[in-house]
Amino acid sequence: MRVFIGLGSNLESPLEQIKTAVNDMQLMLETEFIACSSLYKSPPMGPQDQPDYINAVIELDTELAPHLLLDQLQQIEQQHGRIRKRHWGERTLDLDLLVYGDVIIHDERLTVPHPGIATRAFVLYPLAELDEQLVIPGCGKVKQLVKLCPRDGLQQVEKIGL
Ligand code: A4P
Ligand code: MG
Repeated sequence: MRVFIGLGSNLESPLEQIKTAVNDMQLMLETEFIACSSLYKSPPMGPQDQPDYINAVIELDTELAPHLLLDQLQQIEQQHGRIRKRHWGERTLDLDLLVYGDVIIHDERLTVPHPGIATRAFVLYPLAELDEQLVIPGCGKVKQLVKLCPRDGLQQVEKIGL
C-alpha cells in the first residue's frame, strides 16, 4: 500500500532528528522507501512558547497493516527519546500516518487520513512536492488543497538529497 508519513521535530537538533528518522524508516520491515520531500521550517502551530519545527513528508510502499505500521512509527519515536509533554507541544520527533492508500480509519488508536491534513501548510506543501495529483480520501486533491492553504511562514530549508 502507498502511504505518506508526516515528520516533525522542534527539540534536540531537529534537522538531525528528521534525517535519522528518515533512515530509520528506510529500515522498516516489509516496507520500501519511495521518496522524501525537502525539509521545511515552520512556526509552531499550538502553544507559541516553543521553538520552530522542522517538517517533512515521506512516501513509502508497505505491506504492513495500518496498526502494525503505527507500532513501527511509535517505536521509532521512542528511539528518539520521545516524551509526550502537552497537546500540540514540543517534541523530539512526531511521526503521523497521513494517508494509507484510499483507506479510512476511525478507531481509538488511529484516525486516517490524519485529521488536520487538509489545512496544515507544513503537511500540504511537502506532500504536494511528492504528489500534487494525490487524492486524500474525504478531502480532495492535494493540488487544490494547497492552493487554499496559506504558507503560514513555512520555509523550505534544504533538499535531503536521497
Ligand atoms: N493517532 C491517531 N491517528 C493517528 C495517525 N494518523 N498517526 C494517535 C499517528 N498517530 C495517530 O499522538 C497521540 C495518539 O494519536 C497516538 O498515540 C496515536 O494512537 P501524539 O502525537 O502523542 O499526540 P499529540 O501530539 O498530543 O496530538 P496530535 O493531534 O497528534 O498532534 P499533531 O497533530 O501531531 O501535532 N507545529 C508545526 N509547525 N509543525 C508540527 O509538526 N506538530 C504538532 C503536533 C503541533 N504543532 C506543530 C507540529
Ligand atoms: Mg502526532
